[in-house]
This record gives sequence, C-alpha cells and structure tokens, in this order.
Amino acid sequence: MSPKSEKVLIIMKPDCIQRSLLGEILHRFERKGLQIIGMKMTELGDVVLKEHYLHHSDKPFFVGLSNYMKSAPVVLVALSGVRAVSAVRMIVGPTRGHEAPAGTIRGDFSLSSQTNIVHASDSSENAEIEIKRFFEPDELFNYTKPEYPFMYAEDERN
Ligand code: 3AN
Repeated sequence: MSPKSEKVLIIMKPDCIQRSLLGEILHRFERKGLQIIGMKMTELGDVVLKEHYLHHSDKPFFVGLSNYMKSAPVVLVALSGVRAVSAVRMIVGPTRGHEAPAGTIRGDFSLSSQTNIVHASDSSENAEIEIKRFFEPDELFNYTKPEYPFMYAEDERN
C-alpha cells in the first residue's frame, strides 16, 4: 500500500549542504509523511541549469544564480505523497527568505532571495518534468511502508 502519489522534485541547494542542514531539511519532509522515492548527490552544470531555470534566463540575477548552483554539490530528492506539491511548498515557504514565515524552511534558515536552501517543484506537471530531468527511471523506487494505514485514510491510498 502506498500513498496516492503526487510527486515533487526537491533540490537541496549548495547552501543547504555547506551549512550542514541536509538532515534537518530531510527530516521535515519525512515527518510530514512524504515518501522519498529517489535521492542522489551530484554537481549541476550550465546546460541543465539553463533548462531548469529557463523562466529566469533573461533576469539580471541568472548568472549569479547559476554560479551559486554550480558552487558545490547538491542533493536531488524525489518525494511522493497526497497533494505533495502544495504540502511541500507550504513547508518550504515563499522565495524570499526575509519574507518567509517562521516555521517554514526558508523562514527558519534564510534571509536571501537566492540562497534559500531548497528548490521545490511548483506544480504537479512541472514535478513530472523536473524528476525526468534529473532521475533515470531505474533511480526511482516504488515501495510500501507498514505505517501508511496509520498515516492516510483508505481513500487517500492507491
Ligand atoms: P521558487 O524557488 O520559490 O519557486 P522561483 O522559481 O521564482 O522561486 O526562483 C527560482 C530560484 O531563483 C529561487 N529559488 C532563487 O534561488 C532564485 N531567485 C529568484 N528570485 C531571485 C532574485 N530576485 N534574486 C536572486 N535569485 C533569485
């Protein structure tokens, strides 16, 4: 039995890893009930960053954003869960750390608009595209956990 799935791509950005926040951030997603269906450490390059941040490629901050995302390894995480996109965006908080409410990841750990700890997909459609961008099919896992009957109602499970 697995939760009815909506998927989300998370990128634990260079500041997350450099500030040793990986465990803290992952814990927040895990304890909410989101299932980790894929995870790996990598370094991002110009080609994939241009594709991933295409909507910002003409912005004055694009070069700085790109350099920051290439400055150290990142951890890519694919999550799955009931209405996962909105749940994750709520946990992450709005883009600008200085505007993000306390209790959210960005509200608790960032003041910046750029170095804001994590990327999270903003729609189910984009999540599917982003997960395909960063994961091969055999790097994603479909498995069950015994606690799901205690975490989800019957009609929320597949
Ligand atoms: P979000 O990550 O909240 O979905 P987007 O998609 O607008 O926000 O922006 C993608 C990333 O671009 C942000 N996470 C941040 O790192 C960077 N970014 C957005 N706006 C700015 C800005 N004004 N200055 C510098 N970096 C920015």
